[in-house]
Amino acid sequence: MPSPIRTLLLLAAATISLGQNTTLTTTTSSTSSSVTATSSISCATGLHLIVARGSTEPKGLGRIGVVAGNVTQEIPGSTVSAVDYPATFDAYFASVNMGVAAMNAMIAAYITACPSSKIALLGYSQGGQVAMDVVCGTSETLFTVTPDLSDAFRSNIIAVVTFGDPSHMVNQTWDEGTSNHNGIFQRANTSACEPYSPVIKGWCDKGDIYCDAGNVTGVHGTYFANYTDDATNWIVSKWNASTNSSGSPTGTAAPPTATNVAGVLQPASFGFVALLAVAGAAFGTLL
Ligand SMILES: *[C@@H]1O[C@H](CO)[C@@H](O)[C@H](O)[C@H]1NC(C)=O
Ligand SMILES: *[C@@H]1O[C@H](CO)[C@@H](O)[C@H](O)[C@H]1NC(C)=O
Ligand SMILES: *[C@@H]1O[C@H](CO)[C@@H](O)[C@H](O)[C@H]1NC(C)=O
Ligand SMILES: *[C@@H]1O[C@H](CO)[C@@H](O)[C@H](O)[C@H]1NC(C)=O
Ligand SMILES: *[C@@H]1O[C@H](CO)[C@@H](O)[C@H](O)[C@H]1NC(C)=O
Ligand SMILES: *[C@@H]1O[C@H](CO)[C@@H](O)[C@H](O)[C@H]1NC(C)=O
Ligand SMILES: *[C@@H]1O[C@H](CO)[C@@H](O)[C@H](O)[C@H]1NC(C)=O
Ligand SMILES: CC(=O)N[C@H]1CO[C@H](CO)[C@@H](O)[C@@H]1O
Repeated sequence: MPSPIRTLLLLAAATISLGQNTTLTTTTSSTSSSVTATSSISCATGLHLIVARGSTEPKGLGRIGVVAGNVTQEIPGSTVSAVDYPATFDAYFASVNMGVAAMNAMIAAYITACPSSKIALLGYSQGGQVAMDVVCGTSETLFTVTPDLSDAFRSNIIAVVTFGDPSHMVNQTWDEGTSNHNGIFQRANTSACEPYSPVIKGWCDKGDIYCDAGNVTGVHGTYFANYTDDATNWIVSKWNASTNSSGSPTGTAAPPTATNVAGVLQPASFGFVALLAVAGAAFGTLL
C-alpha cells in the first residue's frame, strides 16, 4: 500500500520528468470561451459517449478515443464528446476536480436536452479516475470530496469504462484485467458505485504504476492493444440490451452533424471549475 508521501514523490517525479508548468493559469484559460454551446446539443439517435483523456495527452479524446471510435462504427448515429479539462500531472488534484465538474456538467446538459438518451462514460488513466469520481463521488485521500452522480441520470448511463484508473480498487465486481493491488489513489468509499456495478468495467493489469501501484513502466500503455475490442464489444452489448428493453431513444433526436462527432468539446460550468481550481492549486504547488 503506497503512502501519501510515496504518491506525492511519484507525481513530483512525473512532473519533473515531463518538465511541465506548475501554474493552473494556462490550463484554465483555454476553457473559458465555449459557454454558449449548451443550446446547440443535438440528440444522438445512437449512443452518446463522453470521453476523458489521460494525463498529459493533448486536448481531445486521447488514446481511449479508439474505443469510442470503434463503438461508433458498431452503433449508427452515435456521437462522441471530449471532456475539456487540464489532464495535467502537475496540479493533478485540481485537474481531476476540474474534470469531474466538467464531465458532470456535460452529463447534466446532455440529459436535460435529450432525456431519453443513452450515455457511456469512458476514461483513460486520470480520465478514468474522473469518470469514476463522477459516478461514485470523490472519496480518495487528498482529493476534494464531490457528490456521486444524481440518481436522476442513472438510467441514462449504460456503460462506464476505464483503463488504468489510479483510483482502482481490487475485488470489485466491475474489475477486469490482472491487477491484484489497489491504485495509488485508491477509492476510499465505493458505496455509491454499487448501483452502477452492472454498467461499470475497469481494466487494470498487474504492475501498472498507477492503477496497480506497481513498478512495471510499460503496462500503463498496453490497454489499447489488449482490451480495445473487449471494451468495445461490452459497450455495444450494453447498448443492445438497453435498446431491446426500452426501444431506441429517439423522440427529440436530430441526425448527428459533423459538429458533434468525435472531438468536439461540450460546455462545462466554468465558474464552479474556477472555484475548484483555486481549491486544488494548493495541492498543485506542493508538487
Ligand atoms: C510554461 O508556460 C509558459 C507560458 O505558457 C511557456 O512559455 C513555457 O515554455 C512553459 N514552460 C514549460 C517548461 O513548459
Ligand atoms: C481480494 O480478494 C482476494 C481473494 O478473496 C483476497 O485474497 C485479497 O486479500 C483481497 N484483497 C483485498 C485488498 O481485499
Ligand atoms: C460512503 O458513501 C455512502 C454513499 O455515498 C455514504 O452513505 C457513507 O456514509 C459513506 N461511508 C463512509 C465511511 O464515509
Ligand atoms: C516490483 O513489484 C514486485 C511485486 O510487487 C516486487 O516483487 C518487486 O520486487 C518489485 N521490483 C522492484 C524493482 O521494485
Ligand atoms: C498485453 O499486451 C502485451 C503486448 O502488447 C503483452 O505483453 C501483455 O502480456 C498483455 N497483457 C495481458 C494482461 O494480457
Ligand atoms: C448488437 O446488436 C447487433 C444488431 O442486432 C448485432 O449485430 C451485434 O452482434 C450485437 N453486438 C453485441 C456485442 O451484442
Ligand atoms: C433482444 O432480446 C432477444 C430476446 O432476449 C434476443 O434474441 C435478441 O438478440 C436481442 N436483440 C438485441 C439487439 O440485443
Ligand atoms: C475492431 C475494429 O473495428 N477495430 C478498429 C478500432 O479503431 C482503430 C482505429 O481507428 C482501427 O484501427 C481498428 O481496426
